[in-house]
Amino acid sequence: MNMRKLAAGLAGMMVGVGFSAQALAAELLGQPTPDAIGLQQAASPLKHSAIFFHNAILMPIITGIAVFVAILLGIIVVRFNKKANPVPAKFSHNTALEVAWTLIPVGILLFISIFSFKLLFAYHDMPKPDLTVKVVGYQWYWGYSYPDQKIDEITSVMLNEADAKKANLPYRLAADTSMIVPVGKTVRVLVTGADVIHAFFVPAFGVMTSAIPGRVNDIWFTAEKTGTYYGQCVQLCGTDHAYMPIQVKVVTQEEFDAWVLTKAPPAPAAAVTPAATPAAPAAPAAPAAPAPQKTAQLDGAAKPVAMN
Ligand SMILES: [Cu+2]
Repeated sequence: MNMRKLAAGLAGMMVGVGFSAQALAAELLGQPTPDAIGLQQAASPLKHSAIFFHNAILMPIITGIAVFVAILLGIIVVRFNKKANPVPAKFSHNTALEVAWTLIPVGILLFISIFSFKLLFAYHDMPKPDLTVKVVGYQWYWGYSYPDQKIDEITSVMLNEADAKKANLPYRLAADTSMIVPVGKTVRVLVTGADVIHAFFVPAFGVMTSAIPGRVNDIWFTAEKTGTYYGQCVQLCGTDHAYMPIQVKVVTQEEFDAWVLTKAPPAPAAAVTPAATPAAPAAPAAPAAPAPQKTAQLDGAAKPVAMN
């Protein structure tokens, strides 16, 4: 019975390997492909490395070990059953064999660790970032802000089924607003949570980290192609956990700059913004204080407003 299970599992794995290789050609970029089995197509150097590690290092080793063990089991079942081998041997140790079955697995693990650590260090060693995006997980949506560009938090909520269908976008992946980043630039993502633990995961970039209240985690990616990339919260965070997708739009640097101008327009005239001043009796004093701060903040960005 065990043999049958093992054989079925093995056959399933072989079919899986075959399918994922076959599906590669037609795989969608930035979102899951229906009926596909392999990892999502890569759109960042880290993800390419992760796919190499999985497909070229781990899978052949796993497949080889599974086939080897299956063959050994087969030999034992056929040659050493009660009928074929009525008088079993009485010995219980074989030093050479025991040394071999200790050293060979150690060698395999060491071999894996070389590539594993290389990948781990690649994730850890962030190049000098060109852009920082702060991501906050909420029950149940995401907030994206750009501290260097002085863009306040943009909330991103999932599109409902009707709107997604109308726009021909994938339901439960599409959101009303995107995290926008320029192509080919190193993006540092600072991730935190506002209420419970969420997790920021964009498979095409090969990045995932937890969004923990009171703690800031950072990850990085460099998008290789413009387009829309989808991810999801991957930490059970409550009833609408499945309804807080991540939508990343990768655009050209020019498009990004234009977008930044629309989000953080240098408007020196609009200095008297209704700042959050809760019912203060000294009305004239309140707007006077934040006004110089506001203009000072926007001094550096004295460019014309580009709306698109
Ligand atoms: Cu969540």
